[in-house]
Amino acid sequence: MDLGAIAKRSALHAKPSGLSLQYGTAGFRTKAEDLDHIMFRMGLLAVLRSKQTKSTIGVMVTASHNPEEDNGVKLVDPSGDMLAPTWEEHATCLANAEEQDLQRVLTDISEKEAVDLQQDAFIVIGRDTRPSSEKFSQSVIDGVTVLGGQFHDYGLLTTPQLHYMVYCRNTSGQYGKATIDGYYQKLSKAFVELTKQASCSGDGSRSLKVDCANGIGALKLREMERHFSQELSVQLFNDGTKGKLNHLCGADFVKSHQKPPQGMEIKSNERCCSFDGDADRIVYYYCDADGHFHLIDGDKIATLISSFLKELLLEIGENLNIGVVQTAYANGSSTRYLQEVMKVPVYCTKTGVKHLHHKAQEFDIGVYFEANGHGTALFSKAVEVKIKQLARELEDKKGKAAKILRNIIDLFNQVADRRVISTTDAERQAVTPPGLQEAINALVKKYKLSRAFVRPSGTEDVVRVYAEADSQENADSLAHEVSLAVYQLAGGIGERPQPGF
Ligand code: G16
Repeated sequence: MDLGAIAKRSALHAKPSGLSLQYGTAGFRTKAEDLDHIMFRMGLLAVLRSKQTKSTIGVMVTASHNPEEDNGVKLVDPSGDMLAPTWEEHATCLANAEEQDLQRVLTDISEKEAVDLQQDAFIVIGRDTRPSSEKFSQSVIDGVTVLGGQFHDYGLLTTPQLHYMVYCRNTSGQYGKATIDGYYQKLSKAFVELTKQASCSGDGSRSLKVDCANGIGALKLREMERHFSQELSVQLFNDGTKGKLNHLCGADFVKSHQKPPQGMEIKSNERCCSFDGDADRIVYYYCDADGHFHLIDGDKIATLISSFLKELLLEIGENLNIGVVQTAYANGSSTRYLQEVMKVPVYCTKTGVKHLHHKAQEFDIGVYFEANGHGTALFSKAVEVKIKQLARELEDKKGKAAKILRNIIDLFNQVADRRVISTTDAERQAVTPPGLQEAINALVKKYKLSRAFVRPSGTEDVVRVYAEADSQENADSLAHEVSLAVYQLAGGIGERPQPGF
């Protein structure tokens, strides 16, 4: 390590003194003006991680669902999944080191993790459409190059695309080609094959209205559209030409307000969906003939996917172990339905894709979704090989089911002051401040079929309040009462309550 060069370059990305940030639910997130030093330092850390794992590491510059003024950064590990927890701790240490301590912290991490500094390093970088993102990519590159790392800057990418690129490079192209076109080809081929095997209700045409949250999803879906040929026609809304990123639109808005985004008119029974700012969440919705709004959020998506997979497995006669992973935000009825009707085991983890992903890997087929629309289905390597073999060997109905499963595998990209509140039991119980959990318990008892919990957000400076009850009115009222309890006992700032239903 050329410590002199690092110090010189770091001075160009100086840390505002006294600023302390944490690697949270999905990396670092805060106001863009406080992030330049973090970007540079994450470039440094990515090089160390790449040298240690002898693999390509990804760096994504995005603050996803947060407002346009925020930004953020997260690292992607060799298999396209989230950074390992011990490295999250290193990231926090490096981010908060004062200038004079930076070299010592880098040396400490290298020693603790036995990083061979002579090893080559390769980093791939992607960014969302925020005004601050381009400059921040350059700061990441500055960090990468000062430690002698090589890099490829993909420029504008969705978060799932960056995860895909990392995995492709680390499997020497076996998972797919590490190019934007490779991504479109792999996914659209599986989609087109799948739609040929499935019947279509209505007039036989497949069309979808897509709210792109004024983010990167619009650019990328426009590029991908031509690969769908005639199988799907998409109409884009909130494509970034007029509105602000994530403002009055996007998956988070639709989910928490339970209504369509601004700028999209919905006729009855039209299929619609919303992405978030970096296009790694999706929620679907439609209005029925009476004008009622129906949301198909992560809970419902998980239920539909796992039911469909179970049917297909039954058809081909394979008894594989399927599990569904949710968080405390999952609506209680969805959990009950999965367990009691579908007979699928359901597990609850802390909020954050990284926690759900980890748990889902324990099954032959692990389906995980957060209610907010983050999720996927994971197939173990053995299951993938088996299904691909059955798709070649089986005929008739069984063969058709196996081929559908094979295409599903290819379609899913398989690759997560408020701190006075601390929680346990997958974030469903508050441990501190004292008295808060007791207060919540007492409030919950006042309503039928009710549940409530609070937790500090890992991406925004707010406390999240969740409540569900037998009616919308009661859920709103419970959420309000719990927010007041938080305010009184934690002195916290509650965000807009997210009533259950
Ligand atoms: C990120 C994480 C998600 C998490 C969400 C909210 O989403 O990837 O797993 O559900 O933040 O987290 P919190 O409640 O801690 O603020 P995104 O879409 O912003 O990357």
